[in-house]
Amino acid sequence: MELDMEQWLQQLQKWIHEVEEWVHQQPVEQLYAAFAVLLITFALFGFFRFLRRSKSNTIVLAGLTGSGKTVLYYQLRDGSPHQGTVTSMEPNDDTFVLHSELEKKGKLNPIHLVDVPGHSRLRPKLDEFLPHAAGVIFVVDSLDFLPNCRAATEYLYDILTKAIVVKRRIPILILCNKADKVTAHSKEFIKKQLEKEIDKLRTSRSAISTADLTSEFTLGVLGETFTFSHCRNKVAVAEASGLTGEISQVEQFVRELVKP
Ligand SMILES: Nc1nc2c(ncn2[C@@H]2O[C@H](COP(=O)(O)OP(=O)(O)OP(=O)(O)O)[C@@H](O)[C@H]2O)c(=O)[nH]1
Ligand SMILES: [Mg+2]
Repeated sequence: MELDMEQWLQQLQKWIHEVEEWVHQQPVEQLYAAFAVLLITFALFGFFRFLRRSKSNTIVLAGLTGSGKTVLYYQLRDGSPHQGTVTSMEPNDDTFVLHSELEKKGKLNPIHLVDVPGHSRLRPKLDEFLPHAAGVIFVVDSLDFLPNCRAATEYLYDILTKAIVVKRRIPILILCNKADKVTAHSKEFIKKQLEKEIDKLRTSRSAISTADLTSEFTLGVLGETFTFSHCRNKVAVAEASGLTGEISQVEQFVRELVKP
């Protein structure tokens, strides 16, 4: 046994010696180069770790006034819709761990949730938050959908064609809210109507001279009927009820973008 060990040590010393000799034979430049490559590799590793950690945790709620953004905001934060239901005049903005996750053990990554009021004068606030948004939840009222379809589409179209949204490929969730009511439209129906309406809007907007165009990017594939699958960023559709707290699909979307 001891002999084995001694033999093994001798062998090791021999190898070390061989390596030393080999290193001495190499030109100095080559050694420097190897060292530099090693250093750069470590630096890159560090950089990527830093990038992963500094990933955004901002989720933005947008949508027409009355669609239920503020109720959803409270439901996600406090697990209650907070009965007061007045039109928001200021964005709600807070960083917290989802209410449904409070019982979970361990330290969870908090999310930064922003509720941008739907009133047209307050919508420009959206541009403040989009540059660091990890995702956008576009809330649609599925009860009162048809009369507001055009207005909702215009708002959604504006978001989908913003340069920052397209370039950063910000994922969008179209959330069909108020699903607790039996008269609410299904998400499939709403998705189809929105696609149809965007298709119409696209044609009418591209007919306007380019100087008047407010949108920064064009949507979809030329000559084909528009579907959300044509968008460069991921567009998903889900159902929820902020009022009754059926918000699991929203939470899933949030947690896919802001890892716990
Ligand atoms: N039935 C039902 N009603 C809801 C639901 N969510 C919101 N509401 C009602 O819709 C109305 C508007 O809700 P808010 O959350 O204030 O709407 P908002 O999107 O924040 O509106 P703005 O602040 O004006 O942009 C309120 O009367 C809510 O009670 C829901 O899931 N189901
Ligand atoms: Mg509100």
